[in-house]
Amino acid sequence: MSIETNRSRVFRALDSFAIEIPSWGFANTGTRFGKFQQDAAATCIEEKFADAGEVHRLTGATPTLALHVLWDLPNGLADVATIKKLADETGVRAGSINPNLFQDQEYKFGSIANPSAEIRAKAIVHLVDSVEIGKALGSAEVSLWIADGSNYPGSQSIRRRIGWTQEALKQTHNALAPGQTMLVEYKPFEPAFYHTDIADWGMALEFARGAGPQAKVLVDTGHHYQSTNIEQIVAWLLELKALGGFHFNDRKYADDDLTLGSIDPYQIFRIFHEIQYQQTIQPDSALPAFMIDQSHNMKGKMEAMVQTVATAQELYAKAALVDHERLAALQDGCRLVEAEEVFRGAFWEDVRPLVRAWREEHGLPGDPLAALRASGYVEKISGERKAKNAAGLSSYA
Ligand code: RM4
Ligand code: MN
Ligand code: MN
Repeated sequence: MSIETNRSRVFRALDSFAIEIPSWGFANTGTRFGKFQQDAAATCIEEKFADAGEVHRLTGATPTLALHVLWDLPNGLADVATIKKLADETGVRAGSINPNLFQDQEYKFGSIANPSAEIRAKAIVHLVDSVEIGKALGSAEVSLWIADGSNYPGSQSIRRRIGWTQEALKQTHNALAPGQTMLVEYKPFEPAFYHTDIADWGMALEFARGAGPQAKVLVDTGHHYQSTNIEQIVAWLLELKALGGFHFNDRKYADDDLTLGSIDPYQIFRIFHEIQYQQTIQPDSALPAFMIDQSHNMKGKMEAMVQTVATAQELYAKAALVDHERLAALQDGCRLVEAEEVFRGAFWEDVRPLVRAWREEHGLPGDPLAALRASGYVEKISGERKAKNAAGLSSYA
């Protein structure tokens, strides 16, 4: 592969690579044992947008901000005007709308799969409200993570809860406008530790299919058991045209929400490879909605976000170096080691100079982390927000 070819491969990949950042990634978060306060953490939606705007200014790759309805639009549709204004001011659009069905007291025994018809109805109202918020903001995805499940065998009916979940997802799908996509996220455990109603990609896919054509599956790196072959799940969902979104993070043990690529960058490379292979065999297929879903409890919020975006770009660029035609020929010939070396070789290329060149060509700082440091932004917001952050840690985000 010539350096020129590498350059155009990387540039083409990065041109279409946009990654959404989550509003909650800028707020104080913690563990189930406590929340940690940072002077620079965002304390309100205005500050979350300001931070997102800064990340986008530095990286040019994060045009949208995911919003959590309960945390960011506590008054529902009434808050849409504020969000629109902030989007205009910061140049960052509202991204996926994330309903919150896991925090209210009523949801102790579940939301859309709660045995109480009244509570299920309340949860559906929130889902439909979230769809309406998405319409009002012109946002493309409504992203559902349903925390429902149970802690003890026999304490809940797995079977009846399937029907309740499906019904709620159908009703939510019915409310969608033509341009909206409903993403169904799965997770095997936590907060429930015996069974979770949407525990894996099979269940998510079945629910999405049952809900309707605008429902797709959302894969989150941290939502699998140890050693699950996530890229194979991604390949299957791509084959079935059912991969709607991807939440990026890394983990050592469970849903650790650590920085992307900090533990296993090769896994992210393998996932990106499947996604780019899809682009090669079907160039008109839409990319899944990429989002960072991390919780920066110890690292500075801004630094962690910029570091993550840069890492995502580097790994995406590496995956772009795989020569699919050559790889297919070697695979067909069962030339195992050569095939593996084409694949692995791309991973080991140092693409950082090319990613830097791409940034510079777009008028962006070549090293966004260094640019963040030099800008003094974190010091500035630390000064402005210190007192507010010290005053209290009210909600999770
Ligand atoms: C969940 C899941 C969701 C995210 C929440 C905060 O584990 O990953 O996508 O919205 O955490
Ligand atoms: Mn997630
Ligand atoms: Mn998660």
